Amino acid sequence: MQTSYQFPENFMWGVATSAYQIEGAASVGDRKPSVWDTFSSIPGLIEDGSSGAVACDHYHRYKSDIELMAKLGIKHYRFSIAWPRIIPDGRGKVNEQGIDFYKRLVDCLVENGITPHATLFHWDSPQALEDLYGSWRSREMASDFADYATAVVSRLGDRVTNWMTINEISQFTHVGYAANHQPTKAPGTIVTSLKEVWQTCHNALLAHGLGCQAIRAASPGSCSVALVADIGVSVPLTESAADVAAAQKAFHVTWFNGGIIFPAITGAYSPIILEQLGADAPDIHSGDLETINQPLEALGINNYTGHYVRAADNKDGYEFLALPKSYPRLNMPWLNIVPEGMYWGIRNISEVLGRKDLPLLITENGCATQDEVNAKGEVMDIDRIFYLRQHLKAAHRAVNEGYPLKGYFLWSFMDNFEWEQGYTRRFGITYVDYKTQERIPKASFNWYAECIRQNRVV
Ligand code: GCO
Repeated sequence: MQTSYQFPENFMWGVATSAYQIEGAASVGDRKPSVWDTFSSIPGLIEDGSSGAVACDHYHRYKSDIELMAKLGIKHYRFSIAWPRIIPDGRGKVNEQGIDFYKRLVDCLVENGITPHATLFHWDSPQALEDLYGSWRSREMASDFADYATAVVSRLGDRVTNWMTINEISQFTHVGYAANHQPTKAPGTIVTSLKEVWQTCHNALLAHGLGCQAIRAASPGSCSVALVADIGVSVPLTESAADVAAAQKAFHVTWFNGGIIFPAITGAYSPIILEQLGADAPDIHSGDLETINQPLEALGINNYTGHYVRAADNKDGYEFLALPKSYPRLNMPWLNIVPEGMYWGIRNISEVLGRKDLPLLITENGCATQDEVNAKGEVMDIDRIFYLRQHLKAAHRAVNEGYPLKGYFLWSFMDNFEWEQGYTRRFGITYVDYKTQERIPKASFNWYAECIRQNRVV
C-alpha cells in the first residue's frame, strides 16, 4: 500500500560521522598530529577549550557503536579516514597500524550488514604538511593527497567500493584561510589576500581531481567516487517563475558554488564568479580544469539551511533576503530552519548545472539542539525530530518530482566534537555522556529507525 512520503525501495538510509570528531585515540597506533590537534591546542580557539584527543573514543568503541547502528536499521554508514593515521608524516611511509584500524572497522560494518562509505579527507590533514609547505596553500597538497588516496584504496579497496574524496572544500579554504581574519576551520593560517584564499580552494579542487584518478587506478574492482560539497542553497521566496529564475541565477554566487561545484561538475568556474573576482581569481594552469572535472558516480550534498531569494529589478536580477529577528533557528548561529533548501539544493544542481543525470546523495543533514537527559534517563529531542521530518519531506518532494536523489546520511550518528564549538553543540541522534562515554539513543534515534523501517517519513 502506497503511504504518504514513501521512498523508493532501494533508497539508501544512513548516518554520517568524521574521524577527528569521534575517534579520539589521537596518539594511538602511531598516529601523528593533524592540523586540528594543533588548532585545538591554541588557547581560545575552541569554545570549551577541548579537542578531539578523546572525543567519543570510537577508535576503541567502534564495535558497540556499529552494533547500535545495526539496531537503528541503517544499511549505509559514512565515516572518514584520518590521513595522519595512514601516512603520519603526510607523505612517504604508510603506517600499517592505521590501515589495520580501518580494516577492523570496515569488517565490523560488513558483519553487521552495513555498507561502508569512506570519505578520504574530512579536514584533519597532517600537521607535517602544514609545516612543510603550508597545507592547501601549495599545489603539492594535491599530489600528496592523491598518493594518500592510493595508499588507502590499494589496501582497503577489496572491502570498500564507495569512496568520497573531500568533505566541504569551502570550509577548510574560504572559511579557514579567510584573508586577514582569525580562522575558525583550518590550520590557523592567516593569508593576506583574497587571491591566496581562492588559490587554496583551487588546490583543494585539484586534490579532488587527482584523488579521483588515484582511487580508480588503485581500486581492485569497479567503485563509486563522489565529491561532498556544502553547497549554498538559494531558495525562491515564492515559487513564482520570476522568483525561481532569480534563485537559480543566484545559485552561482550562493556561498562558493560558482568556484567549487561549478568547476568540479561542469569543468568551468562560473563566469559570474570570475567576473566578480577579477584579479583575485585563482591562477589556473593549463589542464587544471580537466583534472578537476572528473566523472563521478554521485555528488554528495551537505544540506543544513538555505538563503531566501526573490526577483529584483536590479543589475543582478535577484535579491538575497535578510531573515527577521524572530525567524526560527536551532542551536547554531547559522542553523536557520529552511527545509525547502533540501528540495531546491537538489533541483538547482540538476537544473542550473544541467546534470539531471548525476545521482545525488544527501551526505549530511541534521541539527544541533539543546539536548538534556531527563529524570527517566531519556533525551526527548522533539525539536530535532521536527527539523528532520521537515527536511525529509522536502527530500521526498525532490524524489517524487524525478530528481536523482538516491540516499540520505543523517548528521550525525552520535554527538561529537563540533570543531571550534568543541562539545558545546550536540548534533547526534545518540547522546554521548563524555564523562562516562555512555551512549543514549535519543527520541530522534527511535523516530529515524521507524522512518527506515517503513521506508518513509513518519
Ligand atoms: C560540516 C562538517 C561536519 C559538521 C556538521 C555540523 O558540514 O561542517 O561536515 O563535520 O560537524 O556539518 O556543523
